[in-house]
Amino acid sequence: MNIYQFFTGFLLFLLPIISYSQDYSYELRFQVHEFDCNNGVLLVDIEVKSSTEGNDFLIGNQNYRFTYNQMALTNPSIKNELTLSSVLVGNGYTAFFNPHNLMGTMGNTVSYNVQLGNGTGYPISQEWVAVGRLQFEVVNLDAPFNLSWNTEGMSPSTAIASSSGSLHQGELKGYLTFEKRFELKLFLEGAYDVNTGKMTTFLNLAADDPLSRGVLPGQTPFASTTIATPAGQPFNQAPWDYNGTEGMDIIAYAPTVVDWVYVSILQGNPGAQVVAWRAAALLHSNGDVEFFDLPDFEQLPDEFYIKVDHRNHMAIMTPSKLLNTECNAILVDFTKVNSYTSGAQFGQKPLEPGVFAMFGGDSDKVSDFPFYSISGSDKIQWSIENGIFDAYRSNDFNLDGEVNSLDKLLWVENNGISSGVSQ
Ligand SMILES: [Ca+2]
Ligand SMILES: [Ca+2]
Repeated sequence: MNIYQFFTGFLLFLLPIISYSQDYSYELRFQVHEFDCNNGVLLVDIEVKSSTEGNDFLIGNQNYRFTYNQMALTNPSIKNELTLSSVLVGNGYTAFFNPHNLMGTMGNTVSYNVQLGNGTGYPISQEWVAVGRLQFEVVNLDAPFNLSWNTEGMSPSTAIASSSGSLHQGELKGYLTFEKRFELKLFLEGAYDVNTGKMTTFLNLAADDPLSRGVLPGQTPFASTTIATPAGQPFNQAPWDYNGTEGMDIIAYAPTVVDWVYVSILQGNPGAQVVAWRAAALLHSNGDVEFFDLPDFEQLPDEFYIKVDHRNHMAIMTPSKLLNTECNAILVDFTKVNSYTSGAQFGQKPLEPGVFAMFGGDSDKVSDFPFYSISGSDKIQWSIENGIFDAYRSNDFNLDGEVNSLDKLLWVENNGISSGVSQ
């Protein structure tokens, strides 16, 4: 043996020894990837795994046959190929899969085909592997969609790897379910930072930021001499008199929380509205509003406005009514377009091109009847609290934990503004 042969033999010895049992059985399942209710599109993933512990196998050709209820779904197509696509090379295996196709699909039976063009196949363990993603059009929410694997008869689902193996059935039956969504986005002028496009979080507590005060309700303040703000949402006073328990058991705020907002769903036309639902919620620095609970959409009116209040910014409302659709989703971005206006009255303030925020400087709401406004009565309130620092105060218009001339500057800018939104 020359030196070359010696090293070749040595290197071969070091190669990992990988073996895949070919005496396999497998399981299949459907996973709902996304249900876009508004556009009537359902995306479903097909997944496969080995069903026996320690019994990995190399998967080759696959034919996933399943049926679906044409009363609920229609027009299946391949949206994406997932893990089992293209060329896959790893330790001890190579797999060249041809493009997936639905050849042989007829009526309510889908035939999803994955063909191994070359190579050993792809190792399937007890971890689920996503084969591909199918798209359906949703034609009827009231019908069960009943995706069900063919496991018997002339054309069962097959996954080829070796000569033996049993088929395990997987099925998913039922109605399309989808999570409720209530997504609001808004900015407060006083906290908005044009350099970051986000709001500051000085009222919150950050261990590495000495400017953070820790005066949000229920927090332990940054400075030991500061008196903590009592826990609980801050809208338990006039004009809201809201007695919700949000925040009573808050232990720690997320570091992105800016302040609290008060959100109402209003039924009826402006000037004659009744509250259909209301809640206190957390406002994050990127404008997202975090709710503790979502409304029961079945209890909401067919159409409604969304109104948002803040302790010292002028309340806003959606420019028009929203429809309560069967999709159970309310999605409102107040930062992109102006909010409700009426005549010469204002909605929001454009802070930079394409960015709107609630007007700051409205600390006295009680005397703003019926319409919210920024006026001399707000300045009187500011004068009373001017000089108070390390505190959660209504006249801290820029939300930095201190009532001073910076807050008055904001009021001066907005003095005389009145809202189209009433109490
Ligand atoms: Ca006011
Ligand atoms: Ca301030």
